Amino acid sequence: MSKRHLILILCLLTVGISTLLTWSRNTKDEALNANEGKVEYIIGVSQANMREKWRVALVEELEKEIQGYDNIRIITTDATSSVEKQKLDISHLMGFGIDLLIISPCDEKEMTEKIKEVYDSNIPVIVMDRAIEGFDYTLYIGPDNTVIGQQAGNYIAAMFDGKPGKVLELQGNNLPIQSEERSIGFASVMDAHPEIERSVLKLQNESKDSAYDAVLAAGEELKEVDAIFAHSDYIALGAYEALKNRGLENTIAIVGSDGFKEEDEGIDLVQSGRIEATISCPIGAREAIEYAMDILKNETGVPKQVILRSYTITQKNVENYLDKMNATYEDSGRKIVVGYSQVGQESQWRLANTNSIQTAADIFNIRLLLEDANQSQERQIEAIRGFIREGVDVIVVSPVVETGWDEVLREAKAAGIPVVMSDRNVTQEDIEEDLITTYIGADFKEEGRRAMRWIRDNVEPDKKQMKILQLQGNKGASPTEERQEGFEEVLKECPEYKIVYSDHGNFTFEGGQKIVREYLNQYKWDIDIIYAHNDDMALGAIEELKKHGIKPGEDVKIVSVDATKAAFLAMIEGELNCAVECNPVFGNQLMKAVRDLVSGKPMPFKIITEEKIYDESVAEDMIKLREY
Ligand code: GYE
Repeated sequence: MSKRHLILILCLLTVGISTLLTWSRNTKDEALNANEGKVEYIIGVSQANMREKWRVALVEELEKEIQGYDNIRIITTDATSSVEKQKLDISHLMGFGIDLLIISPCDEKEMTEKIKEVYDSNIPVIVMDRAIEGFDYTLYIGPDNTVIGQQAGNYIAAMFDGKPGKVLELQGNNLPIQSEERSIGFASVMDAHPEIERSVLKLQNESKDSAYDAVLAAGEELKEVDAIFAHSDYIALGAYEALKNRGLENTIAIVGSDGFKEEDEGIDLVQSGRIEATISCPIGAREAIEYAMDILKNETGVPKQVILRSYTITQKNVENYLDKMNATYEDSGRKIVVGYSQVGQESQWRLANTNSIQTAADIFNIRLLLEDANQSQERQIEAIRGFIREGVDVIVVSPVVETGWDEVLREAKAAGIPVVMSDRNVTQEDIEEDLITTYIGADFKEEGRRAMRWIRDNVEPDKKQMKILQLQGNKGASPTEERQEGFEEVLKECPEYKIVYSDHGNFTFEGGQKIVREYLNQYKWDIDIIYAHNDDMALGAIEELKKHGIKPGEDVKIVSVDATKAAFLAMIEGELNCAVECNPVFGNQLMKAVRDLVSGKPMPFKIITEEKIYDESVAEDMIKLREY
């Protein structure tokens, strides 16, 4: 019998045995009845393999988490790294009648279609660890591997402290997406430090041995190397042992990533002084089960993505890190006090957002000190200082613009008051300085992409170049910058369209009116499409166009962001053509995050809200379902 046949038979045997082991019960009813009827929900867990440490840890932690819930059971399948088997496993789980699927995909691209099939069959899907393409899933929970690379870069740059040096980056190959993103993040920091020379060594795979062999063979060039960034702690261990073999273990600092706790894993390597630091790659099992319960109970405002926070674990802070991760969470029982600095009342979206936050504070029995800044950063900064003096438990800010917050955020940090960014965000530098605890809001770039994709797919060019007028939000506000960036990312592939005029309307009705009026004062109307960063500016533009006998929605196509009820009414009137959703109703998720924060739970890096896109064709049906 040929080797190939033998391998095929072994694979089939593995598939058969693992499938049999998994299907100990034939029907969902038997599984439910086997638990004295307490079980309400069956959650299927499709794991790519049970070989990689991270994946084994995910299943173990999921099983540990559900011990706290007597109304759910999980059924786990092991795809043994085979895409075909993972598809089969999912079909079996669907046939079993699971209520929700948690999946860590073998391959993001190959599994996208199968996951969409489950999602379209109205079985909620939580994708973990590796984000699939598109948005055909309920919730994604995982780390940001680019940030992991940035954190490693920042640690090494701080170690060099401006002095010249050389760093060797050891890249694994098995996990192309993660490794590629970690490298992109690491390179982005190294590029900002020209004094540090970076060289990259691609390994055969993620194993310790491949790192050992590669570093051992590195020979003379190792002599100039001052630090190594290893894309996993296995690679870090292999590098350490090779350096030790060459007597260089005390001259070259190693930074790893993943941060598991077992012997010879990241934490152990840091505690034993074998590596300088490791960047944790969080698992998210607790978040997965908590959100699974929200989804199964049809809670509103469940986010679309939860990006988990990675920690830089060093020989200095490793014990604190472990205390934080092992801390038991107890609800303080006392009334939490939140200071909220809100942008203002500039738009329908803002009013809905404020209302959602106030309502949620009542539901969660949280005392909310809400300050409205009327779009003034100075007033927001004053409000934050007032919250610090008040000694609130948590400060929440919707920053009118991205920059200018570092000083007051440092004051809050010094006062030991965590700060959550809501709706809008601050600069990358403030985030990297750990001045904020978490961000909850939308993916503004994706909103911009969706707006231009809709134009590309629905506004047929009837001339050489279609002229776009852009109504921008506040200059320097994250939604303004990112909605434009996302829009232009798609626009650059569509040469038949061009933005010929942009101006800032500050998200207000009057702002939209003013821009159209000023354009008409300067030029004869020749605009084919208006792209408005929010509905209020779009509605102001519509008002002004009509005054000049120009038919909005017909003579000029209009695409807006927010998707408030007013936008749906304008679409029903045929005056607006498309509304990209930006969901303001996330008060419950915000207050849940605040409660978790105060109870000591590690917070996600980002919580991204769920949003869709609507056009005239669905406006009539959808308006009655709109929450805001
Ligand atoms: O689009 C607009 C509001 O920050 C996402 O601000 C929010 C934006 C929203 O005024 O209507």
